[in-house]
Amino acid sequence: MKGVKVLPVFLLLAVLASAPLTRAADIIGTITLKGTPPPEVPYTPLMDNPDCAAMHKTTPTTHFYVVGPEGELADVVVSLKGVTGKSTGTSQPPVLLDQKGCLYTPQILAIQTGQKLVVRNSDHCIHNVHCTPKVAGNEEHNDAQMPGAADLTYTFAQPEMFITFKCDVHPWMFAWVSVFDSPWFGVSGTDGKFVIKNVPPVKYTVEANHRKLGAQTQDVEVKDSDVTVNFTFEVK
Ligand SMILES: [Cu+2]
Repeated sequence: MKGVKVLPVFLLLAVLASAPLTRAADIIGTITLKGTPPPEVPYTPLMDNPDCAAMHKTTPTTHFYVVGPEGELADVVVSLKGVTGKSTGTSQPPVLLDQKGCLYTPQILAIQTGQKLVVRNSDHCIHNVHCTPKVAGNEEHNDAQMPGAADLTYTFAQPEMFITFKCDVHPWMFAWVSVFDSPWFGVSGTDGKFVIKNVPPVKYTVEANHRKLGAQTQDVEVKDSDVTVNFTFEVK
């Protein structure tokens, strides 16, 4: 019967008409570095340690400025300033911080409050994982990790930028873990690009933070389509 077929269409239209325009959108962008960064520092002491040197053909260096041929800047942590209380960290998969060749990898990473950070020793020597958060509510940890030992798992309760992870056995080993109280952050890749996915439509201040070059902000309004926000950092 015709009437029976038509009715669901009207119902569907009614549902669509009453749905609010709340489609989440992505904030995307590219980070560019202008100018020539200072030279990276060779990890000379690493090569003086036979256990660590065995894992490198040439002396590795710091990676403070990871820059592509067109100035694409990696390792910039981009987030929504002041957005808190929105963490989905406890239901997200863990994030891995590995120790390989007597270096932390990656050296810049970001997680949510309550999200598990798994620290692994992939080396044949002992490491000592020592994190030193500054924000109250985030715990310091200082744990020896033998070769082949089980992964260590840490969580942080409070948002904090660039929590330092070091190794008390190998004083050149560092990583910096940023913690956010929401899922809306990203870290730029070697192509300089970042993406913050599924942001609800509202006005935000987007903050781009490079550990050596500091922070920049831009205000954006997210509606129902993706928003592009590019940042340019400069070394003088
Ligand atoms: Cu170590």
